[in-house]
This record gives sequence, C-alpha cells and structure tokens, in this order.
Amino acid sequence: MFASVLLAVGLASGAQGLPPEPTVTIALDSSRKEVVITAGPFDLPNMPPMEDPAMMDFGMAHDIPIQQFDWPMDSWFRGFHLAMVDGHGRPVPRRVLHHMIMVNFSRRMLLYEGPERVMGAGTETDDVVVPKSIGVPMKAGMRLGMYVAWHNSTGKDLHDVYMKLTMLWTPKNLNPQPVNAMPIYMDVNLTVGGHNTFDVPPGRSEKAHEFTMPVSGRLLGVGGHLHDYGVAVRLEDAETGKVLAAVKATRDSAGKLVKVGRKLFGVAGAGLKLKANHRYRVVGEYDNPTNVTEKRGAMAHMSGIFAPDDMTKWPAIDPHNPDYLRDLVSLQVRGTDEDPAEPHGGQDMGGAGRVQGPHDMQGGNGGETAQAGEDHSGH
Ligand SMILES: [Cu+2]
Repeated sequence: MFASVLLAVGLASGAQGLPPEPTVTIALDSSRKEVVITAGPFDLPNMPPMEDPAMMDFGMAHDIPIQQFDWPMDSWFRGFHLAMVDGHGRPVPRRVLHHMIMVNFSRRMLLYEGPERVMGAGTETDDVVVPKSIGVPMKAGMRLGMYVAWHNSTGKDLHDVYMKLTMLWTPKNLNPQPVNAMPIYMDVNLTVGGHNTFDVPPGRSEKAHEFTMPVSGRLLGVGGHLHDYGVAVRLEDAETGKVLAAVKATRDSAGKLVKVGRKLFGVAGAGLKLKANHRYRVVGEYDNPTNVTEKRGAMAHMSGIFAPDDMTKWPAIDPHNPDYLRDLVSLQVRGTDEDPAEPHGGQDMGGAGRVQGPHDMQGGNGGETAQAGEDHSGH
C-alpha cells in the first residue's frame, strides 16, 4: 500500500505575470521508507555552457535557497535519488541542476563551526545509497534547508521545472541498528562563512590544510572535488607524513576535469581509523598545463562518510562562535544581492528562491563558502 502523508505545503503563488513562487512539498511514505521532497516550479532560462571559470564569477551558477523544512521522524538517512521533471511529470535533463546541497541546521559539521551539510549532488555526482547497515542519524524536527544552483545549457528555455528528491530512511526499530555514519568534509582552503577557492599557477602545485580530529572513528569512504587542472585530493597523517587515502581526477588531454574518483574502505568493514586529538592534513594537487595562473580558479576537498566511535562526543553547535555566525549569515544571504562573499557559486539558505532570468541570476549572487556537497560550481 502506498501510504503517503502530506506534511508541508509551500507558499502561495507569486505576483501577477510572474511564474508562481517555487514551493516545497514533503511527503512521508512509511511503507517505502522514503521522504519525497518536491520543489518547484522553476523557470530556467537557457545559458551558455560554462567553459570559462570567470563566467561563474558573474554568478552563472549561484545557489538558490529553497524553503526550509523539518525532518519528519527519528530514523537514519541512507541515500537519495534525484530527478528533474516538468509539470506533467515528464523527465527534464538532470544536468540542468548544477548542484544541490542539503544543510542540517540542527547539527554541526565535524571539522568546521558551521551547520552540517548532510548531502550534496552535482552534475557529475551519481545518486548515493548506502547499505542499511549504516546511516546518518536523524531526529524528528531537525531543521533542513536545500540550496540549488541551476545551469540550463540545453539550448532552450525551460519552464515549469520541478526537482524531485527522494530521501531513503531506515526506521528506528531496525534490528540490529545501523552504525551511525556522518558526513565529513575536509577542504584544503576553507574560510568558514567565506570562500574556499584559490589560484592555480602554471605547472604542478599543491594546497594543504591541517586539522585536528575532534573525535575518534573510522572513515568508511571518500569522494573528492576538484576543478579543471586538478590531479588529486589526498589525506595524510600530519604527524607522520603518511598518505592515508587519495582520490584521483580523470582529466582530458587539456587538463580539464572529467571526474574525480571515490574510495571505499569497506562500509561494513573496519574502515580507515582516525584518532581524536591527532593531526591530519588534506592536500589538493593541481597541474596547470597553460602558462596562465587561474585566478581563484580552483577548489579541492574530500568529503566522505565517517563513523564516530561515540556519537555523544560529536561537537555541539556553539551559537555564539564567530565562524558559526558568519556561516549562518552566508547561508541566509545566498542568492540575494546582499551576499558579501566572493562571487562564484556556493550554497545558500533563506527564503524560497525564484529563478527568473539572466538578471536575477547575476545580481551579485553566488559567494563561495563552505562546500560540503560533493560538488558545486565549476563543472
Ligand atoms: Cu568547486
């Protein structure tokens, strides 16, 4: 039986002559163990392909905050499917969604003083589903927010587009209970609430960031994010210099990024052990075959799944922490003209977003900040 409960319906339609204001609908399907989030309608004008990173500096792929909602029940989140459809349910090319991220305002990121980025998806990211033996622990009432960046380069304007996000969950009564598996994000150049892009000089170069693990646990799997000319992202033990993991880029003959690999350490197995109060280093490797420095052209981060030994030791949100406050502000102003952050796509939050046209898409939007999603602007 298809038991579906409508939990929330969005706002009323927009002003006369404008497309209706996008709304978010959340349907909890208890028999299929799914939460289906439908956001739309969106109007997506055709845009030129994003060959030049500088184009992004004009906000061609900035993030739009979608209405926030509350997670419906205690459970474990274990994956998602993402589809783009039109008003009649017919498929729309998935790649018009440049990237999407989900922010959990009720919990902190492990390494950064900012709200958790639960999941992300981009044009080069496949749907992710993990085995039922693991999952992200979720509580009823956790405040979630979605941010999307569009890039319609299909050659024609698209109207009446909906994003349908199906989130899979595991019920509280599953026996044995899933292992708590948390998103982990390690960026080589992140300023919380600011940007994470950096210059890439000609030839080989590296950018590194050192951090101390707040809790012990096991890394179950990692993916990476790079821009053009990226080679790899690696994780090292900063105290011994040993390379613990690396994800490598596939590049074309001109050094442009095709994709970044993933590494699984065994979702059911031991994983890669990381120790509390131990220092680690995440390193982004680039090789720029041109003789021109790519200004702010690069990003490098590793994101993955981390199983803490003791979830109760997870760092709590400090609502007065300056980084935390800055991150909240950057999330609130994303997609508005008040965004103080560096131009270039990022993630955001705030009110319901409306994509109107090239002008709206460009008005000083974007802003690079903490990118916890698998992906975002640049590809
Ligand atoms: Cu990027």
